Amino acid sequence: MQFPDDFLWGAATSSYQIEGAVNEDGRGETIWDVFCRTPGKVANGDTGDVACDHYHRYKDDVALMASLGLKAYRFSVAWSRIFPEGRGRVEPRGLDFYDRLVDELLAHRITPFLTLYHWDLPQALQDIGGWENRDTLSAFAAYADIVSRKLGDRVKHFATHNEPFVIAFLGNWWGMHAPGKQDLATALLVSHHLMVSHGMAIDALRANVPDGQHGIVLNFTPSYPSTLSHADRDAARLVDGFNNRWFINAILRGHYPPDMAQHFGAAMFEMHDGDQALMTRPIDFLGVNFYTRSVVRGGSGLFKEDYVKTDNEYTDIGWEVYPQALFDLLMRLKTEYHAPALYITENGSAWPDVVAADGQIYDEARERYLRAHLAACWRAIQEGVPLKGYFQWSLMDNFEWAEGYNKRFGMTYVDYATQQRTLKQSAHFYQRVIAANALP
Ligand code: IFM
Repeated sequence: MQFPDDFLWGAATSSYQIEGAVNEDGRGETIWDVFCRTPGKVANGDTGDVACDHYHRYKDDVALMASLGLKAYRFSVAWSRIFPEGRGRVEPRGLDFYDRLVDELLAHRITPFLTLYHWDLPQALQDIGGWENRDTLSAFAAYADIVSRKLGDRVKHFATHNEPFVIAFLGNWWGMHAPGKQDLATALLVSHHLMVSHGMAIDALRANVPDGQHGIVLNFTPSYPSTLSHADRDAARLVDGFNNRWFINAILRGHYPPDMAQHFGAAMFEMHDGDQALMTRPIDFLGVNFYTRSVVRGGSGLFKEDYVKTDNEYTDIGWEVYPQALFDLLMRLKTEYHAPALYITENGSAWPDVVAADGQIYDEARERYLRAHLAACWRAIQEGVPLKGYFQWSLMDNFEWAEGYNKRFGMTYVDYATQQRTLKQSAHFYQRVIAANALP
């Protein structure tokens, strides 16, 4: 299975999950710093205070990427390193860190893919209402402006938000992510404000980096009915509207799915003049994060707990392994949505990795998962899907949000006591795939 010559093989991370150094170089507090300190919110009381210490070890980490043969690296910028209070005063030391990181990547011929917002909102903005307050939207546009002015001569791929679904609904409806609210109307308003702010940021990116590729990263969980009964299919359609259609329809079609708007009823927000034009700003690429699917039956609500368990394999975080759903999703994005260039911006799996007596990590399950999902990508490309690259989640084990350090998604094992990095067996496999530009 040979991949196109210019296919971009990459790995992804995010700022709060790997950087640590939370009190350095003037970084401001974020909603995740606060959430982690709130008792009962994160497993074992873990925090991102140290994480993978990437802030200090970025040179070694880039060397590790180079040793894998990676062609691209997807990372996010910590907004509060640039604007400690979220807006106003700029902290040059924060900008300098990303400046050095980008130079280091380019020196190793690794293409930087920069995400502006991967969930670490400056706490100062949360204090004025966070994503519920429209002032945060203009602060985000100003942040996009500064970052792209500083790095846009070298960074040519920018994504605005990572997984607005998770930001809006896990953070504001289900309460398991920062800021930990549990209110549907708040979550819906936040979801809309994320879309509008995306458009505002796209304008800044286009103005500053006209030769760049600008887009957004959405997570998709394709939903399948448990049986072909009407009740199961209706339930699957509803869950699909929530998990998949909500944001993609907003961006590519300019309106939220009417069936979902009806479902949410009185909790829905009002659109302002100009919102629709902003949320439908043309994008050059769509980032696709895919991990699993949902199987749904009649009477299921929108909550994960309602999904049906199958006989397939499940990962350590409880997600079904079902690579066919990735193929189906890519085909759907091509045929139903006429999507622009696509990148798999995240795909990966968590397993209870152990270090063997010989010091190696034999993560066969992760290698199997990777192989099957790459095969799905290859098949989609054969069918004409404009898939341009694949970023594995993640370059290394890291802070898995509410799960703390319990769940390991890395292709590199991180010993958190010593910060030693060890490539897992699946990383060696990925190295061979990249070298051959093909699935062996
Ligand atoms: O670790 C997260 C990442 O931050 C966003 N997408 C899903 C990953 C695994 O849960």
